[in-house]
Amino acid sequence: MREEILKILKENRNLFISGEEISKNYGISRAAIWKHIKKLKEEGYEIESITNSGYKLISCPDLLTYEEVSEHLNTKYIGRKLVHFDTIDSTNKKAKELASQGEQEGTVVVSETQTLGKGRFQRKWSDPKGKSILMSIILKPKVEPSDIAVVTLIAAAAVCKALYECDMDSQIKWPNDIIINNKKICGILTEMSGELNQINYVIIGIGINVNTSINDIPDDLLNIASSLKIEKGKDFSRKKIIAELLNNFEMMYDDFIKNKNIRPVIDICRKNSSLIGKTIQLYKRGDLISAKAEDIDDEGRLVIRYDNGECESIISGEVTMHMAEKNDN
Ligand code: BT5
Repeated sequence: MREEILKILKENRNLFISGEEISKNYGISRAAIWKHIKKLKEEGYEIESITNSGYKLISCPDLLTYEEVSEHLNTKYIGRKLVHFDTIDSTNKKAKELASQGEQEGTVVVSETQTLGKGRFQRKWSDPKGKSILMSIILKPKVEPSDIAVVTLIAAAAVCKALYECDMDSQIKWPNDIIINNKKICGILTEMSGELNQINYVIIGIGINVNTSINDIPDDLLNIASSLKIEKGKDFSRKKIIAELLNNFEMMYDDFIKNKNIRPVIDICRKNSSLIGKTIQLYKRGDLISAKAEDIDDEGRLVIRYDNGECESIISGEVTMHMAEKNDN
Protein backbone atom coordinates (compact mmCIF):
# COMPACT_ATOMS: atom_id res chain seq x y z
CA MET A 1 0.00 0.00 0.00
CA ARG A 2 2.94 2.28 0.81
CA GLU A 3 4.06 1.98 -2.85
CA GLU A 4 0.59 2.87 -4.16
CA ILE A 5 0.31 5.92 -1.92
CA LEU A 6 3.75 7.08 -2.98
CA LYS A 7 2.86 6.48 -6.63
CA ILE A 8 -0.31 8.56 -6.44
CA LEU A 9 1.53 11.35 -4.60
CA LYS A 10 4.26 11.33 -7.26
CA GLU A 11 1.72 11.39 -10.09
CA ASN A 12 0.20 14.47 -8.47
CA ARG A 13 3.48 16.07 -7.40
CA ASN A 14 2.93 19.62 -6.10
CA LEU A 15 -0.83 19.13 -6.11
CA PHE A 16 -3.03 18.29 -3.17
CA ILE A 17 -4.68 14.93 -3.25
CA SER A 18 -7.36 14.27 -0.71
CA GLY A 19 -7.23 11.45 1.79
CA GLU A 20 -10.74 10.60 0.70
CA GLU A 21 -9.69 10.06 -2.89
CA ILE A 22 -6.78 7.81 -1.91
CA SER A 23 -9.09 5.99 0.47
CA LYS A 24 -11.68 5.43 -2.29
CA ASN A 25 -9.09 4.35 -4.89
CA TYR A 26 -7.40 1.82 -2.69
CA GLY A 27 -10.11 0.89 -0.24
CA ILE A 28 -8.11 1.72 2.87
CA SER A 29 -9.08 3.85 5.82
CA ARG A 30 -7.95 7.45 6.16
CA ALA A 31 -6.25 6.54 9.43
CA ALA A 32 -4.18 3.93 7.59
CA ILE A 33 -3.24 6.48 4.92
CA TRP A 34 -2.15 8.90 7.61
CA LYS A 35 0.11 6.22 9.12
CA HIS A 36 1.79 5.60 5.77
CA ILE A 37 2.24 9.34 5.23
CA LYS A 38 3.82 9.65 8.67
CA LYS A 39 6.27 6.84 7.83
CA LEU A 40 7.12 8.42 4.47
CA LYS A 41 7.85 11.71 6.21
CA GLU A 42 10.17 9.89 8.61
CA GLU A 43 12.03 8.47 5.61
CA GLY A 44 12.66 11.99 4.34
CA TYR A 45 9.72 12.64 2.00
CA GLU A 46 8.56 16.22 2.34
CA ILE A 47 4.76 16.04 2.33
CA GLU A 48 2.46 18.91 3.18
CA SER A 49 -0.79 17.91 4.83
CA ILE A 50 -3.70 20.29 5.25
CA THR A 51 -7.05 19.39 6.72
CA ASN A 52 -9.75 19.37 4.04
CA SER A 53 -7.17 19.65 1.22
CA GLY A 54 -5.23 16.44 1.71
CA TYR A 55 -1.58 15.66 1.01
CA LYS A 56 0.94 17.27 -1.32
CA LEU A 57 4.34 15.76 -2.18
CA ILE A 58 6.96 18.49 -2.21
CA SER A 59 10.25 16.60 -2.44
CA CYS A 60 11.69 13.10 -2.33
CA PRO A 61 14.78 12.02 -0.40
CA ASP A 62 17.93 10.71 -2.06
CA LEU A 63 17.14 7.18 -0.94
CA LEU A 64 18.26 4.10 -2.84
CA THR A 65 14.86 2.43 -2.77
CA TYR A 66 13.24 1.03 -5.92
CA GLU A 67 10.61 3.80 -5.90
CA GLU A 68 13.34 6.44 -6.09
CA VAL A 69 15.90 4.71 -8.30
CA SER A 70 13.39 3.38 -10.87
CA GLU A 71 12.57 6.91 -12.06
CA HIS A 72 16.00 6.98 -13.70
CA LEU A 73 16.25 3.31 -14.61
CA ASN A 74 15.85 2.03 -18.16
CA THR A 75 17.01 -1.55 -17.73
CA LYS A 76 15.10 -4.72 -18.53
CA TYR A 77 16.23 -6.87 -15.62
CA ILE A 78 19.24 -5.41 -13.79
CA GLY A 79 17.91 -3.59 -10.73
CA ARG A 80 14.26 -4.32 -11.57
CA LYS A 81 14.17 -5.99 -8.19
CA LEU A 82 16.01 -3.88 -5.67
CA VAL A 83 16.27 -5.13 -2.10
CA HIS A 84 16.90 -2.10 0.09
CA PHE A 85 18.19 -2.12 3.67
CA ASP A 86 18.70 0.70 6.08
CA THR A 87 21.61 -1.18 7.56
CA ILE A 88 23.13 -4.60 6.94
CA ASP A 89 26.42 -6.42 7.63
CA SER A 90 27.45 -6.63 3.96
CA THR A 91 25.40 -6.34 0.76
CA ASN A 92 27.68 -8.96 -0.85
CA LYS A 93 26.96 -11.39 1.96
CA LYS A 94 23.21 -10.83 1.63
CA ALA A 95 23.36 -11.12 -2.15
CA LYS A 96 25.20 -14.45 -1.83
CA GLU A 97 22.56 -15.72 0.56
CA LEU A 98 19.76 -14.71 -1.82
CA ALA A 99 21.53 -16.10 -4.89
CA SER A 100 22.09 -19.46 -3.26
CA GLN A 101 18.39 -19.56 -2.37
CA GLY A 102 17.50 -19.17 -6.05
CA GLU A 103 17.18 -15.39 -6.43
CA GLN A 104 16.95 -14.39 -10.08
CA GLU A 105 19.67 -12.73 -12.11
CA GLY A 106 19.63 -8.95 -11.96
CA THR A 107 18.41 -8.52 -8.40
CA VAL A 108 20.37 -5.80 -6.63
CA VAL A 109 20.94 -5.54 -2.88
CA VAL A 110 21.47 -2.01 -1.58
CA SER A 111 22.07 -0.67 1.88
CA GLU A 112 22.38 2.82 3.35
CA THR A 113 25.24 1.58 5.53
CA GLN A 114 27.13 -1.64 6.31
CA THR A 115 28.50 -2.88 9.62
CA LEU A 116 30.90 -5.37 8.00
CA GLY A 117 31.53 -4.00 4.52
CA LYS A 118 34.39 -5.88 2.95
CA GLY A 119 36.99 -5.46 0.28
CA ARG A 120 39.18 -8.09 -1.34
CA PHE A 121 41.23 -10.43 0.82
CA GLN A 122 38.90 -9.74 3.78
CA ARG A 123 39.95 -6.10 3.97
CA LYS A 124 37.46 -3.64 5.43
CA TRP A 125 35.27 -1.25 3.46
CA SER A 126 34.24 1.80 5.44
CA ASP A 127 31.17 3.98 4.89
CA PRO A 128 29.24 6.72 6.64
CA LYS A 129 25.47 6.20 6.70
CA GLY A 130 23.39 7.42 3.76
CA LYS A 131 26.28 9.01 1.87
CA SER A 132 27.64 6.20 -0.24
CA ILE A 133 26.36 3.76 -2.77
CA LEU A 134 26.73 0.25 -1.36
CA MET A 135 25.33 -2.34 -3.68
CA SER A 136 25.65 -5.90 -4.91
CA ILE A 137 24.36 -7.23 -8.23
CA ILE A 138 23.36 -10.89 -8.49
CA LEU A 139 24.37 -12.47 -11.80
CA LYS A 140 24.02 -15.97 -13.17
CA PRO A 141 26.04 -15.82 -16.36
CA LYS A 142 26.40 -18.85 -18.59
CA VAL A 143 30.07 -18.34 -19.28
CA GLU A 144 33.28 -20.07 -18.26
CA PRO A 145 34.54 -19.24 -14.75
CA SER A 146 37.68 -17.87 -16.41
CA ASP A 147 35.51 -15.15 -18.04
CA ILE A 148 34.53 -13.68 -14.69
CA ALA A 149 37.41 -11.22 -14.57
CA VAL A 150 35.71 -9.47 -17.47
CA VAL A 151 32.57 -8.89 -15.39
CA THR A 152 34.63 -6.83 -12.91
CA LEU A 153 35.84 -4.72 -15.82
CA ILE A 154 32.26 -4.28 -17.05
CA ALA A 155 31.37 -2.96 -13.60
CA ALA A 156 34.39 -0.63 -13.55
CA ALA A 157 33.50 0.68 -17.02
CA ALA A 158 29.85 1.12 -15.97
CA VAL A 159 30.89 3.19 -12.92
CA CYS A 160 33.34 5.30 -14.92
CA LYS A 161 30.69 5.98 -17.61
CA ALA A 162 28.01 6.79 -15.02
CA LEU A 163 30.32 9.29 -13.33
CA TYR A 164 31.15 10.84 -16.69
CA GLU A 165 27.41 11.21 -17.37
CA CYS A 166 27.19 13.03 -14.04
CA ASP A 167 30.01 15.37 -15.06
CA MET A 168 32.87 13.62 -13.29
CA ASP A 169 36.02 12.45 -14.99
CA SER A 170 37.39 9.40 -13.24
CA GLN A 171 40.07 6.83 -13.93
CA ILE A 172 40.05 3.08 -13.67
CA LYS A 173 42.88 1.62 -11.66
CA TRP A 174 42.75 -1.84 -13.19
CA PRO A 175 41.04 -4.04 -12.26
CA ASN A 176 38.73 -2.93 -9.48
CA ASP A 177 39.27 0.64 -8.29
CA ILE A 178 37.93 3.92 -9.59
CA ILE A 179 40.02 6.93 -8.68
CA ILE A 180 39.77 10.68 -9.01
CA ASN A 181 42.88 12.83 -8.54
CA ASN A 182 44.75 9.68 -7.55
CA LYS A 183 42.39 8.91 -4.67
CA LYS A 184 40.04 5.96 -4.47
CA ILE A 185 36.37 6.81 -4.64
CA CYS A 186 35.06 3.37 -5.59
CA GLY A 187 36.02 -0.25 -5.06
CA ILE A 188 34.57 -3.36 -6.67
CA LEU A 189 34.48 -6.79 -5.08
CA THR A 190 33.59 -9.71 -7.37
CA GLU A 191 32.75 -13.01 -5.72
CA MET A 192 31.79 -16.23 -7.40
CA SER A 193 30.28 -19.55 -6.45
CA GLY A 194 30.78 -22.40 -8.85
CA GLU A 195 32.70 -25.46 -9.87
CA LEU A 196 35.59 -25.93 -12.25
CA ASN A 197 33.59 -25.34 -15.40
CA GLN A 198 30.27 -24.08 -14.14
CA ILE A 199 29.16 -20.89 -12.43
CA ASN A 200 26.34 -20.96 -9.88
CA TYR A 201 26.31 -17.22 -9.37
CA VAL A 202 28.48 -14.13 -9.39
CA ILE A 203 28.12 -11.19 -7.02
CA ILE A 204 29.43 -7.80 -8.08
CA GLY A 205 29.78 -5.60 -5.01
CA ILE A 206 30.30 -1.91 -5.62
CA GLY A 207 31.03 0.77 -3.04
CA ILE A 208 31.13 4.42 -4.15
CA ASN A 209 31.92 7.36 -1.88
CA VAL A 210 29.39 9.89 -3.09
CA ASN A 211 28.49 12.54 -0.51
CA THR A 212 31.10 11.48 2.03
CA SER A 213 32.84 14.48 3.62
CA ILE A 214 36.42 14.65 4.87
CA ASN A 215 35.29 14.11 8.47
CA ASP A 216 33.60 10.83 7.48
CA ILE A 217 36.84 9.33 6.18
CA PRO A 218 38.85 7.34 8.76
CA ASP A 219 42.26 8.89 9.49
CA ASP A 220 44.18 5.95 8.07
CA LEU A 221 42.41 6.36 4.71
CA LEU A 222 42.73 10.14 4.37
CA ASN A 223 45.72 9.87 2.02
CA ILE A 224 44.18 7.32 -0.28
CA ALA A 225 40.39 7.81 -0.21
CA SER A 226 38.09 10.57 -1.42
CA SER A 227 34.53 11.12 -2.55
CA LEU A 228 32.67 12.84 -5.36
CA LYS A 229 31.60 15.55 -2.93
CA ILE A 230 35.15 16.19 -1.71
CA GLU A 231 36.50 16.33 -5.26
CA LYS A 232 33.71 18.49 -6.71
CA GLY A 233 32.62 20.48 -3.67
CA LYS A 234 28.94 19.66 -4.05
CA ASP A 235 26.40 16.95 -3.26
CA PHE A 236 25.44 14.41 -5.90
CA SER A 237 22.21 12.48 -6.43
CA ARG A 238 23.00 8.94 -5.38
CA LYS A 239 19.84 7.57 -6.97
CA LYS A 240 20.72 9.06 -10.35
CA ILE A 241 24.27 7.67 -10.22
CA ILE A 242 23.16 4.17 -9.21
CA ALA A 243 20.52 4.13 -11.97
CA GLU A 244 23.00 5.31 -14.62
CA LEU A 245 25.45 2.71 -13.38
CA LEU A 246 22.87 -0.08 -13.68
CA ASN A 247 21.77 1.17 -17.11
CA ASN A 248 25.35 1.09 -18.36
CA PHE A 249 26.06 -2.21 -16.68
CA GLU A 250 23.12 -3.99 -18.30
CA MET A 251 23.99 -2.69 -21.75
CA MET A 252 27.63 -3.85 -21.59
CA TYR A 253 26.89 -7.08 -19.70
CA ASP A 254 24.23 -8.11 -22.25
CA ASP A 255 26.62 -7.39 -25.10
CA PHE A 256 29.20 -9.63 -23.41
CA ILE A 257 26.80 -12.49 -22.66
CA LYS A 258 24.89 -12.45 -25.95
CA ASN A 259 27.53 -11.36 -28.44
CA LYS A 260 30.79 -11.99 -26.58
CA ASN A 261 31.54 -8.34 -27.36
CA ILE A 262 33.63 -6.51 -24.77
CA ARG A 263 35.15 -3.93 -27.06
CA PRO A 264 33.20 -0.96 -25.58
CA VAL A 265 34.26 -2.08 -22.09
CA ILE A 266 37.92 -2.41 -23.03
CA ASP A 267 37.80 0.97 -24.79
CA ILE A 268 36.55 2.64 -21.61
CA CYS A 269 39.10 0.79 -19.45
CA ARG A 270 41.95 1.75 -21.78
CA LYS A 271 40.98 5.36 -22.34
CA ASN A 272 40.47 5.98 -18.65
CA SER A 273 43.25 3.81 -17.30
CA SER A 274 45.31 5.25 -14.49
CA LEU A 275 48.02 2.64 -15.00
CA ILE A 276 48.90 2.53 -18.69
CA GLY A 277 52.28 4.10 -19.30
CA LYS A 278 53.23 4.06 -15.65
CA THR A 279 55.67 2.08 -13.60
CA ILE A 280 53.77 -0.04 -11.15
CA GLN A 281 54.63 -2.44 -8.42
CA LEU A 282 52.80 -5.67 -8.02
CA TYR A 283 52.88 -8.57 -5.69
CA LYS A 284 53.48 -11.81 -7.46
CA ARG A 285 53.61 -14.97 -5.39
CA GLY A 286 54.69 -12.91 -2.40
CA ASP A 287 57.42 -10.94 -4.18
CA LEU A 288 57.13 -7.24 -4.87
CA ILE A 289 58.01 -6.72 -8.51
CA SER A 290 58.38 -3.55 -10.51
CA ALA A 291 57.05 -3.37 -14.08
CA LYS A 292 55.69 -0.97 -16.64
CA ALA A 293 51.97 -1.13 -17.43
CA GLU A 294 51.83 -1.01 -21.22
CA ASP A 295 48.25 -1.72 -22.21
CA ILE A 296 45.00 -3.49 -21.49
CA ASP A 297 44.59 -6.17 -24.13
CA ASP A 298 41.42 -7.15 -25.97
CA GLU A 299 40.60 -9.75 -23.30
CA GLY A 300 40.92 -7.21 -20.50
CA ARG A 301 44.28 -8.40 -19.23
CA LEU A 302 46.89 -5.91 -18.09
CA VAL A 303 49.96 -6.08 -20.29
CA ILE A 304 53.10 -5.41 -18.28
CA ARG A 305 56.78 -5.27 -19.18
CA TYR A 306 59.36 -6.24 -16.61
CA ASP A 307 62.67 -4.44 -16.21
CA ASN A 308 64.39 -7.32 -18.05
CA GLY A 309 62.27 -6.59 -21.13
CA GLU A 310 59.96 -9.58 -20.79
CA CYS A 311 56.25 -9.02 -21.33
CA GLU A 312 53.31 -10.66 -19.57
CA SER A 313 49.52 -10.30 -19.64
CA ILE A 314 47.93 -10.67 -16.25
CA ILE A 315 44.30 -11.33 -15.42
CA SER A 316 42.54 -9.60 -12.54
CA GLY A 317 42.80 -11.38 -9.26
CA GLU A 318 46.23 -12.75 -10.08
CA VAL A 319 48.16 -10.00 -8.36
CA THR A 320 47.72 -7.30 -5.78
CA MET A 321 48.81 -4.00 -7.07
CA HIS A 322 50.18 -0.84 -5.55
CA MET A 323 51.06 2.23 -7.52
CA ALA A 324 54.80 2.80 -7.31
CA GLU A 325 55.52 5.73 -5.03
CA LYS A 326 56.88 7.89 -7.82
CA ASN A 327 53.43 7.81 -9.46
CA ASP A 328 51.57 8.64 -6.29
CA ASN A 329 51.99 12.37 -6.54
C1 BT5 B 1 37.75 -3.09 -2.77
O1 BT5 B 1 38.60 -3.94 -2.12
O2 BT5 B 1 38.04 -1.99 -3.16
C2 BT5 B 1 36.33 -3.61 -2.90
C3 BT5 B 1 35.37 -2.83 -2.05
C4 BT5 B 1 33.95 -3.28 -2.28
C5 BT5 B 1 33.01 -2.64 -1.33
C6 BT5 B 1 31.59 -2.96 -1.68
S1 BT5 B 1 30.46 -2.02 -0.75
C7 BT5 B 1 29.14 -2.99 -1.29
C8 BT5 B 1 29.63 -4.43 -1.32
N1 BT5 B 1 29.42 -5.09 -0.04
C9 BT5 B 1 30.59 -5.36 0.55
O3 BT5 B 1 30.71 -5.91 1.68
N2 BT5 B 1 31.61 -4.98 -0.23
C10 BT5 B 1 31.15 -4.42 -1.47
P1 BT5 B 1 40.17 -3.71 -2.00
O4 BT5 B 1 40.75 -3.50 -3.37
O5 BT5 B 1 40.64 -4.86 -1.22
O6 BT5 B 1 40.31 -2.37 -1.20
C11 BT5 B 1 40.05 -2.31 0.17
C12 BT5 B 1 40.90 -1.18 0.70
O7 BT5 B 1 40.35 0.07 0.28
C13 BT5 B 1 40.93 -1.09 2.23
O8 BT5 B 1 41.93 -1.90 2.75
C14 BT5 B 1 41.21 0.40 2.47
O9 BT5 B 1 42.58 0.67 2.30
C15 BT5 B 1 40.50 1.05 1.30
N3 BT5 B 1 39.15 1.54 1.68
C16 BT5 B 1 38.30 1.08 2.62
N4 BT5 B 1 37.15 1.77 2.62
C17 BT5 B 1 37.29 2.72 1.65
C18 BT5 B 1 36.45 3.74 1.15
N5 BT5 B 1 35.23 3.95 1.63
N6 BT5 B 1 36.93 4.50 0.14
C19 BT5 B 1 38.14 4.32 -0.39
N7 BT5 B 1 38.99 3.36 0.04
C20 BT5 B 1 38.56 2.56 1.05
